[in-house]
Amino acid sequence: MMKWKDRGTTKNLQEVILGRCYSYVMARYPELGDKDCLKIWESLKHAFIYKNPCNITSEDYEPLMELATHPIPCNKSLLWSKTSDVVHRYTKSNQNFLTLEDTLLGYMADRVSWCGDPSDPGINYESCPKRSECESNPSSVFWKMASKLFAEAACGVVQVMLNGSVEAGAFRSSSIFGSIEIFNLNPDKVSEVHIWLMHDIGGPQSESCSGHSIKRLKSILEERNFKITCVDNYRPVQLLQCVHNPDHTDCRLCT
Ligand code: C8R
Repeated sequence: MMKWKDRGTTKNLQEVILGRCYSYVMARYPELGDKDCLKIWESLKHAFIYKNPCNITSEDYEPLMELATHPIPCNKSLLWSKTSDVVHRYTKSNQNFLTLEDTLLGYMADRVSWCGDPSDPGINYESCPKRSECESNPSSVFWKMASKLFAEAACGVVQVMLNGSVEAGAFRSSSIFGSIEIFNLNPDKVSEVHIWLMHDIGGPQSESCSGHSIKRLKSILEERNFKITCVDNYRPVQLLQCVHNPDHTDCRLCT
């Protein structure tokens, strides 16, 4: 087995993926009833098993993406960068919005790790390559491809939740959001992009809607013919952050 720097394949990967697939398809969205979870698991397995984990391509995932894809209603897509905690708490409490993790593909793969190895049994449970070790690893290729398809599918108004406490800037062109998603939104289907710029409760407000990186994001999106708005600390999301920080001054009623 090759040795890498990231954690290895999640134990009981098959059961985790199958269990999540069934619970998504049967309990959460029974209207997707025709999804074949066994086939979906097989196609994920075949994308990486026995392969060198630095040589994964989007073609490897094509059958999986094909089998797991389903429609996403207009005006519901919510993109994010560096806000994964609060954004997912938000979509749990507000059924009007869907992140990639609220689709079947993202739901199955969230916080799970997987990679292969040419030697038996074809799966490496000890370690997997980090992005810094090789770009074309199973998880990076998966998230890039899933994010591209998710952005392409968006229509109507698209929401974006960014983190104004990140020192390097809320909008980073090296992120998946900044390098893949914004360039795969379709101007013929998407009319507006609404940015919610959240800062961590108790954290620094390194950037607001008038900040440099947001200006860059706006100009990229405007050039692509989208209408842009930006709101600092969108209240419905901030209230959710405050649930975890009820005594903080930012969370008092009269601030
Ligand atoms: N997206 C990308 N990466 C995702 C993801 C997801 O939905 N879900 C998980 N768990 N990950 P970041 P970003 C993992 O730097 O790069 C989509 C991957 O390992 O905070 O801008 C989603 O639609 C990935 O390397 O954000 C969202 O809009 C890190 O988490 C953007 O792309 C990415 O974390 C977010 O990608």
